[in-house]
Amino acid sequence: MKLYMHPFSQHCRRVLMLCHELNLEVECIAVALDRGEHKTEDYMTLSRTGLIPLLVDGDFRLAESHAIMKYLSAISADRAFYPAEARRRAHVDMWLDWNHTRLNPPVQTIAIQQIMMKEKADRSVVAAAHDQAREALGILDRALRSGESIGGATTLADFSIASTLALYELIGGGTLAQAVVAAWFQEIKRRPSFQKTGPAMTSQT
Ligand SMILES: N[C@@H](CCC(=O)N[C@@H](CS)C(=O)NCC(=O)O)C(=O)O
Repeated sequence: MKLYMHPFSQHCRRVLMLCHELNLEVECIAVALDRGEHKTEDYMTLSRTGLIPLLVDGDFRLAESHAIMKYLSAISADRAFYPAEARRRAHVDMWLDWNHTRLNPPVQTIAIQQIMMKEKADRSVVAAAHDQAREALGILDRALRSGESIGGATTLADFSIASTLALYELIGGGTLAQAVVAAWFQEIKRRPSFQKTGPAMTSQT
């Protein structure tokens, strides 16, 4: 299998974390986003969405990080991270959707403003995105405090949310003010799958 990716991408990191956790071998192919490689005719033909990550498994191509994670879980014998039982699975899906719609968007906005726009970054956009991210983290904190962990045991939802938080930290989100989220994040950071992925990626599965 091949994964078209970029080492700074949180969407790619969550897929790579799962590959490590499941012991799945995947060949990483870096896509030079800064040179617009993802908008070339060749890549657009391959990916359809023009985004990374893109998984290629034989003649099967799949974009969207969460769809890829669900596919990898489905083809793996190990179902621990995406439980088959309806309610547990629905719960994982809920937190995946929540990350896609509530936490990840403001973090991505801050990243684009700071990394791509640099001195042209719009401070009011960045400030508003920080407010939204903090509000989302408050929601996550309450959920974790209630004793209802975000996916039951460690699941795809943990990898997805942790990958977003890793980017948030990298772009100066600062120390997480939400104690329970911070403790949960520390636990995830201890996993080899977290340590072997991300911007400082030293090995590719
Ligand atoms: N919802 C998609 C988002 C993927 C995404 O936004 N990827 C970014 C890199 S982190 C990208 O390809 N950006 C290029 C662009 O927007 O032109 C997923 O979960 O895979």
